[in-house]
Amino acid sequence: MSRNDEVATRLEEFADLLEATGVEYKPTAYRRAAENVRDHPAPIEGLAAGGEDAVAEIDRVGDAIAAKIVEYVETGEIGELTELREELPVDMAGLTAVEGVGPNTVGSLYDALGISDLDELETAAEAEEIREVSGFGAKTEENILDNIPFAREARERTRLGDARPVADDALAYLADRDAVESVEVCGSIRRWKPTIGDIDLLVASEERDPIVEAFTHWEAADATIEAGTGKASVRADGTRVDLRIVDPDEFGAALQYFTGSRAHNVAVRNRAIDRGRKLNEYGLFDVSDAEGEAADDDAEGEAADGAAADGAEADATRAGERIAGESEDEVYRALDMDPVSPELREDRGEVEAAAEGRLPPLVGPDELRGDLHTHTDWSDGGFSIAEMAAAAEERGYDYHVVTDHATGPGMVGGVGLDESDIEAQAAAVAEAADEVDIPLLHGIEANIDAGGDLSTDDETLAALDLVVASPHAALGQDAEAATERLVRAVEHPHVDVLGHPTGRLINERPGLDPDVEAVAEAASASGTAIEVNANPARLDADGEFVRAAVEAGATIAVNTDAHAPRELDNARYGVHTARRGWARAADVLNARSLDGLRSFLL
Ligand code: DGT
Ligand code: CA
Ligand code: CA
Ligand code: ZN
Repeated sequence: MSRNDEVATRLEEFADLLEATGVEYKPTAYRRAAENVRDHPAPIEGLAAGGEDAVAEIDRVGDAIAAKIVEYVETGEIGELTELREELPVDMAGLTAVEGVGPNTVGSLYDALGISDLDELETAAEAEEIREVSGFGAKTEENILDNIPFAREARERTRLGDARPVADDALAYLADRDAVESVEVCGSIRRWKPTIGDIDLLVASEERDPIVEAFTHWEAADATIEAGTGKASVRADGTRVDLRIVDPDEFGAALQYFTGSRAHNVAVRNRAIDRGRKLNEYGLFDVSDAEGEAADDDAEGEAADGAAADGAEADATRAGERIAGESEDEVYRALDMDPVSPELREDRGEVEAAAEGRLPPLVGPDELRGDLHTHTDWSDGGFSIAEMAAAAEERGYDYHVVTDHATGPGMVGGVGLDESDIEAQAAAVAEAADEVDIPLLHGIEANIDAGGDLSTDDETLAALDLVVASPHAALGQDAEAATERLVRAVEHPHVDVLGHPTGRLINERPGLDPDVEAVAEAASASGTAIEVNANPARLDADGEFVRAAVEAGATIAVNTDAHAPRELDNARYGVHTARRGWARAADVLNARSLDGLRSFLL
């Protein structure tokens, strides 16, 4: 977490606590300030060193907030915040993770019932105590109860976008240690799952203790959970990070084993067994000679049962003739199959496909040639058209598409562009195009209303180069209505890309739950691309949706939905999500040249 993030988080906590104690307006001011501090390009500690006036140069940061920021940077705390925390000792983040529970609700429930965390909230809701509190009713109480499990899981799992930078930092740090021969992430983070339980790291080295020592002294390690021989765990940025150290000649086998998923590993291990081999974290071994021995063991009967209860673990030895283990590819190849990309390892047919040599060549992180969904300061982005275009050019893109929000359902505070704004923006895009050396396309992000219609008129849409249409409101509708809505939207003659189809926000709200096959079929038939929104809070469509789209022959678009230049870097999360859905470059609209893109848009 950068210092800017840290300060912003404190300001947001302050805003929540103010709101919970019934203060009006001020919370909004603090949240706006927090957002601008987080996005500010200069490190906050540098500005704070220049005093309150320097800090107040940040947009939306007034003198009072600037004073608190300076106080925090200098002393490590904000006096008023500390007081508020004592006044209202609640797990604000945990409680507000429940959909429908805001800081206001937290304040009321603490005052009335003394509720301070999720468990107490659940107990009170089950005892039907909440409905008795003024301002609450039976329906609200039921909603709270329904939404607690989602919130609880959200509290346990970290978003990929929060964990991946921590893992990258650990990788770079460990790669720099002399004793480290190789280092890789494994587990769910290597499979690019949208949320991860913990970060797993694997090091190949002849040494153990110096690496454990270095790991526990990693700058980001806030606490050591465990430090043993050849393994250690620390907490970094609120997430557990597990490190294992193995001998270099066993690195590939260990990487395969600890990448998982468990279901994939079972399928691969069974393939090994079928071939008279044994696969475990130490390597792939030929045990065909040992068959008689194994039978003898079985014959020994009851006594051995306890120890051998988990067959897979019972065989976790180095016995047998070693066939492979140094590299992962070699392990897969020795099992007569192609190596399987980590994103595919979910036991969804990848083992059979690899055995038959029909795994698709997955789209690569460097194959994107432009972004089809980006925002500017014409709507809720923070940067001009020219600034965003320049950032796209700098990334090496061949083209760039501007798609600000159109006005409509879900757009609050006058953020969206109406028809005349869109016309005016066309001229501005043409002008900005002179400032960069890549072509700029003018598009819009239109809103799909609850019934599947768009809120921008057809004539305006027809004049644009590209139309992204996304749901932003009515995200709680039932599956059937959601399916009809999205099918109708993809069938709209002017819609080119279905943006973040479910509207989910990972760990915050589940979003729509459409029949993905039906939407994929409709998208394929009508020549509309389905977006993988690469914003790590979204990753929407997810891997399963992408898989359905690819199987239906629909086109995918991997877009960042960037509101700032640095958010273009989120593209990698989108690419790996598309890979989880078995997408090839040929399936991805913005992996095509400008000509290829244009012919799709015709
Ligand atoms: P997560 O952390 O909950 O997002 O999911 P993973 O997949 O990272 O799971 P984790 O961290 O518990 O373990 C990493 C991988 O290591 C897992 O995918 C499979 C493998 N693994 C770990 N422990 C065991 C075990 O006791 N038995 C088996 N078969 N596999 C294991
Ligand atoms: Ca893990
Ligand atoms: Ca783990
Ligand atoms: Zn959107």
